[in-house]
Amino acid sequence: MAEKKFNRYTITAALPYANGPVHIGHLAGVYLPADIYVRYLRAMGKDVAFIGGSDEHGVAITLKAKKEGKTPQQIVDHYHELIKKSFISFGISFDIYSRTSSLKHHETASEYFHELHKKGVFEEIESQQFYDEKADQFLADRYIKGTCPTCSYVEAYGDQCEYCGSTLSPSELINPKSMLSGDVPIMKATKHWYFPLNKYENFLREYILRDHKEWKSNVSGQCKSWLDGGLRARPMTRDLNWGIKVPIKGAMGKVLYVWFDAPIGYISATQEWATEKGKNWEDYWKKDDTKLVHFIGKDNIVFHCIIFPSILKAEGSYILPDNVPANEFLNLEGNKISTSRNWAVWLHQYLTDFPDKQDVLRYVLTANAPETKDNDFTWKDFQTRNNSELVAIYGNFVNRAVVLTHKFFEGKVPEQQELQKVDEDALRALSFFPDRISDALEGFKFREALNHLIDLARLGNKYLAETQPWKLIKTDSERVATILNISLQMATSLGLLSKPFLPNTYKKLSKIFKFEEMNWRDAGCSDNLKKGVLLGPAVLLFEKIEDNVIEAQIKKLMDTKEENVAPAVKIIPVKKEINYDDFMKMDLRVGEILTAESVPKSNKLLKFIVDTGLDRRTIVSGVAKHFSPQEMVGKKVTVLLNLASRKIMGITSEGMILFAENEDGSLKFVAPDATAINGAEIS
Ligand code: B3M
Ligand code: ZN
Repeated sequence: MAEKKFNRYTITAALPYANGPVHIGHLAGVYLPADIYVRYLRAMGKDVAFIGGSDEHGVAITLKAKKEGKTPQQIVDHYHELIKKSFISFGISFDIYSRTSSLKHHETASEYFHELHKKGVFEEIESQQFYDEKADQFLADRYIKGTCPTCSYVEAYGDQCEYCGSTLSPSELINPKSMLSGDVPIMKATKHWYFPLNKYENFLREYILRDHKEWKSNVSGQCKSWLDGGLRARPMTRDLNWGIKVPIKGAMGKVLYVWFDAPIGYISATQEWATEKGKNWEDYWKKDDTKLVHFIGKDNIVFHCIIFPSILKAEGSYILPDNVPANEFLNLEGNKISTSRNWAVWLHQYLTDFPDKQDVLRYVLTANAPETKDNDFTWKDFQTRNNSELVAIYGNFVNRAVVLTHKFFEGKVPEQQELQKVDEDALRALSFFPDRISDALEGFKFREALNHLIDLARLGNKYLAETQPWKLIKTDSERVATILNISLQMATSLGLLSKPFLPNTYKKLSKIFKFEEMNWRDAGCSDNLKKGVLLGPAVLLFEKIEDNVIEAQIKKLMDTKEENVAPAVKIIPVKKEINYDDFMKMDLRVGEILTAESVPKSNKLLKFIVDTGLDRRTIVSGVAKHFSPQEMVGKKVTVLLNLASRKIMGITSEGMILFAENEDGSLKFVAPDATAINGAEIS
């Protein structure tokens, strides 16, 4: 297919739930790539609408309100402001940041639903749902807790076990309980309006698998497995008292499903923005030459690639998402980021701890973005990237070029004289950068794009190291003029091309080099900076981050970890019941390891002589990967004495030493108190 030409761009970033502040995972996964893309498009002179807002409906909000003893409205008012402020501080350059509790959105979503209803799109289906009699309310899946059938975790939610990650339905929970009253819920019939997703399978296969082969493989892969798994009709209404009222007869006490209204939030926010700016919103949603791109995290793929496009298709007059470059997840210091366990770096806190260092975080999160797989954020990596890339490469290059010009030419851009090969090579290399970065950005490869950018600074450093103008100044000032002119051209290009990634740094450089808005492609030219221009003073672009600063951040996280003693062992389902006699059949005793040695030709086995109080016997055990023989000697242990003897690698083993296995697979002694006497019975 010939590449399509687009005259307009509608770029959306997932609407975060307004039930908590935003953290680095949000920024890395969604908002930074979206912002970089948008800033790039604007630099290319494109017509862009960058749409965002808070998602203020759904159970995520009502649960938080209940937990804090507040109304849902109070919760969303608070977090909407906090989130919006964080985004502004990090330079996420939305054209509008709206919210789904707005009147405009209620009207738009309501009309949309009504329209589909009129067209006969929905199927009305009655089904049995969990109901809390005491609270007189139907229960959303998240309002039911019980024991996970997979891992026996007792606090699993009706839709998901947060411990083992299984997706559940409330009817699968063992001992389900309502979170409203604590009672066991009953089943009660209720009617809902279902969207027949199953009817859209062919459309979706063509749209995704045939027409959009360019989508990221993590996205199309997930879509394909949804499609292959078979699509079912999904209810688009809920029994809940917070949300957008279902605008039809017979739907009292029901609201639109949050995943029905939230993506329509993109449309209503566009309408709001268009009205403010005197534009026509329909251009951005209904014209074929508009490119619609949704930036989201991987947990939102099904909603944006399967459900929302089908809902748009059902209405009929909208364009479809042209791409959905979803990212994977960012972890933090080896653990999943978790709002409820406070395992996160919150953006508003980062700003307090690192004022004016937004670009550093933008840089690190982009360099390490979870584009194709989950990635880990560590404070050490943050420090390294700051110190050895931003300071040592980027800042160092710009600083040298500017400082030398001030020193040798009173800050005025000197004139290029005759070029040598090294200069021509440098300028030729420079000319490729705008296209190279463009290509990466247009393919949603943000890490690669940023790599190219830092390579440009590397090129500058290499050029200075090769030409060494500071040595030539006494003998050949014309040559120095040429070298510095070229260095300054490179630094200017670096500044211009930094605009999408590092907006604050871009601003600082624009003051030094006095550049104006400029077409992206011109950033590869060798004469952007005219001779004689008086440079602004050199300013500190990036500064070294010391170890103690990083250690303080790590300590903060470790303190959180202690506060939240997360379940340390995997909860293994309880084994089948036994009676007392079964238990009494085991002869468990206190023992002591007298000698320990490895078993020849085995890297798993250790051979022990154990004092059981009754005798000294040989026990062979598969623990060589966990302990050295030396550390075992003298240990008090729990021994099962009456286990039938077995021959293991030619050695007769008489009994078993007991160990506990931690979640990470490491073994620990089940050690009796040191004062327990060998041979004492354990019961
Ligand atoms: N609020 C889910 C989330 O924050 C949801 C995204 C809505 S995008 C229309 O992960
Ligand atoms: Zn589980």
